[in-house]
Amino acid sequence: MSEYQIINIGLLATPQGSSALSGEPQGKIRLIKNAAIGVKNGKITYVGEMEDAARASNVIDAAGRLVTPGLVDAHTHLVFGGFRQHELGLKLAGASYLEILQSGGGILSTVEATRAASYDELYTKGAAFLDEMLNHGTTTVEIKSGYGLDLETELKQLRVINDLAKSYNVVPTFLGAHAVPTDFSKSPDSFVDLVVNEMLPVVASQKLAKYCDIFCEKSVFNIGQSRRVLKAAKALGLGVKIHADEIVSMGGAGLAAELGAVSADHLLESGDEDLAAMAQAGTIAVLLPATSFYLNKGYARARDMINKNVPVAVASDFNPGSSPSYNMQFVLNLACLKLRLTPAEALTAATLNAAAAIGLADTKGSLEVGKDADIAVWDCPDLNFLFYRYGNNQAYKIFAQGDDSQRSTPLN
Ligand code: IZC
Ligand code: ZN
Repeated sequence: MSEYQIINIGLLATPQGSSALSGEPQGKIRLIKNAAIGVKNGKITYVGEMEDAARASNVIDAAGRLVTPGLVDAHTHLVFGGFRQHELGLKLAGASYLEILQSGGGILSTVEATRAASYDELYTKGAAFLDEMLNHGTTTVEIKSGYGLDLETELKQLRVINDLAKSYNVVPTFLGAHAVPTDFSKSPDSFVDLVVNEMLPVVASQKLAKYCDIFCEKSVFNIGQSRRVLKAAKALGLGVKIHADEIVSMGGAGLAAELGAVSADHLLESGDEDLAAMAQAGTIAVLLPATSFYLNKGYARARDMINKNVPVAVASDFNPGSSPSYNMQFVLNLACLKLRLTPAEALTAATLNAAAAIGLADTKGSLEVGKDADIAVWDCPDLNFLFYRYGNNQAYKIFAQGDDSQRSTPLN
């Protein structure tokens, strides 16, 4: 069906605009009762009250349900070999995330499994995750490499991500500097040399990534190494992002502002000055509360960020180590309950601001005429309901660029 109308929408809720919202405007969303949306050729042609809509021959009846933009997951590591369920016992016995990594496990065990996996295995597994994510209301996903840590495997992972982007709304990010591989453990700077001199030029010339990211963290990559990698990426025309101040305050948020990064992600330990610099630079805070949940950590200071005019987005951080869930509905529960965002602020965080954090706010992240028809119909009578229930899948019908037929497992 290339042209249709979704009618009898009980409540339509959407942020508006084509750039990230911060401060009070982050919580100012458009609410329309008894609404309709028109769709033609994958684009939105009408958003408004149903009684004002033109008559259509193809209609889909939302029967009073809640409709929002499709959710945007702006930070995942979803192409990986294996899983890491064996770490659960270590975690329960008291080992921390960084201790597991330092003992040669963690990211490094996923690197081993990803090097051993074939292109086809990685593609099939990634596509299955993306189908399940669609079924849970997520219509756009950023995916990072970073489980190769050698040129050949980073390229294999990036090819999988770029091929997934042919069938799903996917944005590829190069995260070659995700950890120091075992064979470089005595000379981490020479691994940074490899990323800068050998990996980045190939990734940029083959146009395999839109962004470059780095894990700036104690005993992973320091601020100097992070500045070097991200500056080299910028010089090659890539946008930049950073895993900043997750476990130890390193100044990563300040570096993001200094370099004009599109986003700084995690930010549990970021200081006030660095947050002010982010607000000044327009760098988006991508907060990952499902990771705080799984690692039993505190939560980022989202209310301070909103008060300081830092645009706040949320994402799943889906990966086999620190966030083994891709469920953005759960992320929204945590965004309200733990980050203390209002439902309206949280909706903006998971739609328009998340789209801006991956450079797509002009086409995605809100329900407005001319934007892509990425639409989530929820089995919810109002907005609070979506954030209040948890653990069950509340998605009723999900459209990605107007199409509700891509997924292999049908909804409801
Ligand atoms: O596999 O542990 N934090 N990178 C930084 C991750 C989590 C992914 C992983
Ligand atoms: Zn991450």
